[in-house]
Amino acid sequence: MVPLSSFLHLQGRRCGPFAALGLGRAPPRRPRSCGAGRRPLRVLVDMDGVLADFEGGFLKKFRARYPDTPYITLEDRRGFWVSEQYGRLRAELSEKAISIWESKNFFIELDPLPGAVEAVKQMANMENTDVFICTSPIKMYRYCPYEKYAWVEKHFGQEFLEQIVLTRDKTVVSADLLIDDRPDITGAEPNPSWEHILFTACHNKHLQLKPPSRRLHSWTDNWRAVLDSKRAARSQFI
Ligand code: UMP
Ligand code: MG
Repeated sequence: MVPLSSFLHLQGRRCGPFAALGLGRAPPRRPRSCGAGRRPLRVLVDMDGVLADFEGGFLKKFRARYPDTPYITLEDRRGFWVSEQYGRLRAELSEKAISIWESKNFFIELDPLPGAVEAVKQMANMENTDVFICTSPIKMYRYCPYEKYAWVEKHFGQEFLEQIVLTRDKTVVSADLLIDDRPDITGAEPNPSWEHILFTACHNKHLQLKPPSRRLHSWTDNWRAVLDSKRAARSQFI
């Protein structure tokens, strides 16, 4: 028989960035305020192209593996799909591009984008704020999902593993904000709960956004103002 006291540690766990801790885990590092009965602001932060330098890591490894093959500079990148742009350059380059991110150690060896780790750690420590890393794995699953977890542990620490959402459909995840470099985020849910903040990347920087869509240009841009504006907008609906 399990004593009731075994479950008492679960009380008061409904807010803060470490709210998703499972049974048997240490409690959150510090108590979090949820405000006047309202849940914390929930922010989804994408990984590839927002936290991890997918494009830079890809180009470096593509050029190393295929030194005599044409490539696309980061300046000339257009469109989310690297494989499509390489395929337009030469048909066989699409498969060569895919072979790079399907290789062992591709995802774990990606460098963090400038300021990303520090910004997200600060965001996760803000009052009334839950941060999740929301990332789509490739379908060739031998290395990618494992390495994404390992990357988060390496750069954010073990406790942040609780904050990972691996999904190929971000529309079904509920949140206030999604910071993501992919311009077209669609899926099963036609009206996602989050506002998409387009994170500027080499492949999307030329796109003109239609208002009220907004961008975060980099991690030196004012991400706090984006969160503050969302908090203010939410408070109007109390
Ligand atoms: N990806 C492809 N093909 C491409 C470019 C990227 O499959 O041409 C994959 C790599 C990442 C995923 O796993 O897409 C991007 O995930 P998000 O950043 O959208 O979560
Ligand atoms: Mg991305």
